[in-house]
Amino acid sequence: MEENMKRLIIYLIFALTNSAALQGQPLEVWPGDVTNNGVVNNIDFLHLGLAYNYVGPARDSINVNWQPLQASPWNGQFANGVNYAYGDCNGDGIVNYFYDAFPIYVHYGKTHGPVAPDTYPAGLPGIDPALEFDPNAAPAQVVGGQQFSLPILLGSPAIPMEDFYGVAFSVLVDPDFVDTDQVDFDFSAASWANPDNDRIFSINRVSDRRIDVGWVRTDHNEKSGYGPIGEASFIVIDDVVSVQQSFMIRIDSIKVYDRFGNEAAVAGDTLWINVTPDSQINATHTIFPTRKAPRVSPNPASESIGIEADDPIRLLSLHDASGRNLLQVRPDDRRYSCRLPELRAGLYFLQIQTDTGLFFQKIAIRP
Ligand SMILES: [Ca+2]
Ligand SMILES: [Ca+2]
Repeated sequence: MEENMKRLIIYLIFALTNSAALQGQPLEVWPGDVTNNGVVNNIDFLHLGLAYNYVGPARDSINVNWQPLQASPWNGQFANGVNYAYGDCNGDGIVNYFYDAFPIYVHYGKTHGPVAPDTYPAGLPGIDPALEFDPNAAPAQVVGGQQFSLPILLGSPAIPMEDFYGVAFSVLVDPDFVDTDQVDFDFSAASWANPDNDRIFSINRVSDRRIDVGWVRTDHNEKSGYGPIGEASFIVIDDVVSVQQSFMIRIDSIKVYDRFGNEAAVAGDTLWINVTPDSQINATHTIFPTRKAPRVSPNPASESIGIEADDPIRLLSLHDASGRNLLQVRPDDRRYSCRLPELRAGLYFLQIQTDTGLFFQKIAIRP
């Protein structure tokens, strides 16, 4: 017993001196690269949920320029060994949605140094849970201009999803048939994964064929179950002219975490949609209302802007390209307009938080 106690004390001294030594070494944080693997993407967003509301030393300057910024290590690290300090993208000493998702959005796709590409465990259909579009909701035929919505299912009654905390995935479309700018996602409905409106999400249109999605809880509680976690809506390009009779929509590059950041293998999905060449058929079915991103006008703007959203705007802020906050208001209304402060011409970013989620809009200011 005494021997054990001695060992414990020696271990504690060792652990304390060791962590003190570690804390002496500053880290170099590139704002947005939460995983510190050299690239900014939806996996970084997923990690915000893993470290949500965690606190640590703030950086000397609150700055989100794309450069290495010195940070003191925080007390703790992600499952992959990366210190939580990397999760504090804006450097204010806390990990949250409003300020730390912004650098990920602004620097999305940027790289620094040698990149260690993110890996995606290959899920096996029929063995691992699947992330898929509800095949029963897919229209049998579509025509040009038709809108259709597909519930996004995670897990099934036969293979439910256990210990789910967050997911990152890509949706791939065929640009001859679907315009990625018109693909929309709705994660506002309550679900088995989100019974309590406790999740954050990000949507990045990476190219004309790929959209990256990140969805993660924030309360450090995981959920088990199966069924829809959200919905995606698509519009078939109006003047679709092709000899091809069908096009695919695919979910891949899937990463699923439990609340500690341990990965689970999840199978992806490819759905084929048939195109009816006869444009006489009226598209009247499978049209669901979708929540749209808030509308900002005019854009480009010079003296004033107006914003209109589907839900009350809870928080609105304007940032320059380096992330500096130039304006912050709480309109608590679906509509808001204001005069802009004196700004140099260039590109700026609006963050608009509604009950549906957090939206980013680029806004050009002209002289
Ligand atoms: Ca990264
Ligand atoms: Ca922060």
